Amino acid sequence: MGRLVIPAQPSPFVLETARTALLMIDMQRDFLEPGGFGEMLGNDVSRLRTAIAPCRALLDIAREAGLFVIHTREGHRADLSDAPSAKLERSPPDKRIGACGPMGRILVRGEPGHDIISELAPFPGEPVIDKPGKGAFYQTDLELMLRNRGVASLIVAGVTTEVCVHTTIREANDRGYRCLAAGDACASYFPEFHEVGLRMIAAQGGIFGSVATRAEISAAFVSAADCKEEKPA
Ligand code: C5J
Repeated sequence: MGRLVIPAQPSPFVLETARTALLMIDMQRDFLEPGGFGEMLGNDVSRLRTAIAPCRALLDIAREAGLFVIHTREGHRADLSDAPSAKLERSPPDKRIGACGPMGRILVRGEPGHDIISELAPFPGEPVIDKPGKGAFYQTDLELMLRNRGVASLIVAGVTTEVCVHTTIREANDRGYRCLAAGDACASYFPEFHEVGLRMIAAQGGIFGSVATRAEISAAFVSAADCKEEKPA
C-alpha cells in the first residue's frame, strides 16, 4: 500500500505499511470479561470493553493492508519462577498472581483468563508474545521479530492505557520505533488515567509518540487503498 499520512497529535504520523506493525496489548479475558480478575479487584470492566470494537476495526484494516500484526499477553509460568516477589506481594494472597481466580489461576499462562478475548482472537500466523512484565519488550523476543521484519513504526492499541500500553510505547520509543497510539482503541479502568496517559504521549512535540483515533487511522488506510484502485493499469 505504501506511504500513509495519518492526522495525529501533535503532528501528522507518516508510515510505510511494509515497515509497520500493529501491536495489540493484553486484550485478555481476565482484564476485560465480567467475572474475571479485573472485576474481582473491583474494577469496572465496561470501561475496558469500549476498546474492543475499535481494536476489532484496527485488526480488520491492518490485516487487509498486510501489516505485521502482533498480540501480547501479560502472564507467568505456572511455577511463577518468572514473577518477581515484588509483583506478587502487591495483592493479598487470595487475589494475587497464581491464586485461583474466577477464570483459573490469575495471570498464569494456559489458564482460561490469560487468553485473548474471542472477539480479537489472533489469526493463524500472527505472533502472540507472552510477556512477564508490563512492557512488551521486557524479556521477550518482540524486538528481534520487529528487526527481522524491518519494522520502523508501531500502531499500538489495547489495555491498559497508562500501564502496559504506556510502558510498551516508552520502551519502543527508546529503541527508535515511531509509535502511534490508537487512542480510542486503548482503555483504562480509570478514565482520567486514560485521558492523561494519551496526553502524555503526545505532549512536548510527541515525547513518546503520537496519538490518533481509530477512525483517523482507518480513514488514512481506506483513502490510500482507494487511490491505488483508481490508478490506471
Ligand atoms: C495491568 C496491563 N494493568 N495490561 N496490566 O496490570 O495494563
